Amino acid sequence: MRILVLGGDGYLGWPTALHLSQCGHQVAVADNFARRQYDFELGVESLVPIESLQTRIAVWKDLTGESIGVYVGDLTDADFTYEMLRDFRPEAVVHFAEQRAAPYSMIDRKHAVYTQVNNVVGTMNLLYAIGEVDRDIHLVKLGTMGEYGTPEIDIEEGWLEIEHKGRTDRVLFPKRPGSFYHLSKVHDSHNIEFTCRIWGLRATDLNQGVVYGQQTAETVLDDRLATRFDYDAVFGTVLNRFVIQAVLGHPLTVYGTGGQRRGIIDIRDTVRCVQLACENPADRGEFRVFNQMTEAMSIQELADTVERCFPGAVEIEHLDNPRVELEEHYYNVVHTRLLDLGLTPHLLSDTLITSLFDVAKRYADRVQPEALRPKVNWRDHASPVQET
Ligand code: UPG
Repeated sequence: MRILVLGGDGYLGWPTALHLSQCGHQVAVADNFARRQYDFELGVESLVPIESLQTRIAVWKDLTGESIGVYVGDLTDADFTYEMLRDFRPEAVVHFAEQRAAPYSMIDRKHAVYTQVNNVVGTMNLLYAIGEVDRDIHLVKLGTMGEYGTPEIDIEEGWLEIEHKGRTDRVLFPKRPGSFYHLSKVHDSHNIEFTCRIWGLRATDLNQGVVYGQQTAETVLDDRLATRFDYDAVFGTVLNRFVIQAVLGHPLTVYGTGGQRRGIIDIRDTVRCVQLACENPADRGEFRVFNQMTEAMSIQELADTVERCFPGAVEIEHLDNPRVELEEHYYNVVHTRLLDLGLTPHLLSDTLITSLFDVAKRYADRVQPEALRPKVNWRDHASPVQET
């Protein structure tokens, strides 16, 4: 298949592009390098050094003989988006090209507005481009489990059968997200569902859990193929942060009681899920939702797992929660559709965590310890992290 990976220079977009290429697909990536720019803005860097996109692609070509095409541009530029689709003529578009950190979106008004404009307008331009260039293109969109929040009922895969006053209907599952970032993905989901219903587009919304890990079968082939490993309090995801904190002898920063439960997924399963979604497209007019997570754990359980696996002393610190979120709640998620398509999950294992310790130890001297402490507070309108 011809597959275009938007956001193909990022934490997950890059390993996904490699995996799809390895599977024999013709792949091109698009990126505006916004993720590298956030590093400059926040004064932090990926723990693992990453090469330029051009070098990564050249190394992949040397190792495998496979070419990956490149489009440099921004989805909020509609002309760029249309021209890219006309030029590459993809059968599937995988869309990672969004600002993806909840704390970044909660820094202040400017960052909240940027996040929503970037994400919602970029996706709108993409929908229009698909609508005009080729309505058969299958959109595989990265959503988030954070769209649902933590409702008192089981979380279904995107849709809910309801009975109301004796009548029944099938509606989009009610959303109650916890940040302006997560909200941006709710808005995207509505816009995408609308275009499936009105124009007959085909789309899969992958509501992904919190990703952990840094290596895939393809990225380990050469150091220069590595993907980023974020540990800072803005972009680092929780388990990856706990691993680095353990290695540095820094306390694991559990927010609040740690009773909050989240869906989680290994990076190796992320790339496989996207492959499965592309190879098994949604029907024309179908808005399909998969809950892309393999298990649910509380934050305290994640911290306890890291503590148990680490060969040394680990302290767990309960910070006042900088976010506004329930810390004790019901959480039961249906996530069977990717398993039905053939996913064999890598559940969180001691082996995986031990291998992450090795990555963290190798690059520990690159860590800026002050970047580990959370500075963005959900209750403030303007957090002290940014004065611009
Ligand atoms: N948390 C802590 N301590 C930390 C960091 C986080 O307790 O040091 C908690 C946090 O309060 C939250 C949970 O861990 O309850 C998850 O936080 P995090 O790992 O930052 O994930 P999200 O903010 O949910 O965002 C990540 C990705 C996002 C994706 C989402 C999927 O950044 O792009 O949509 O996971 O759920």
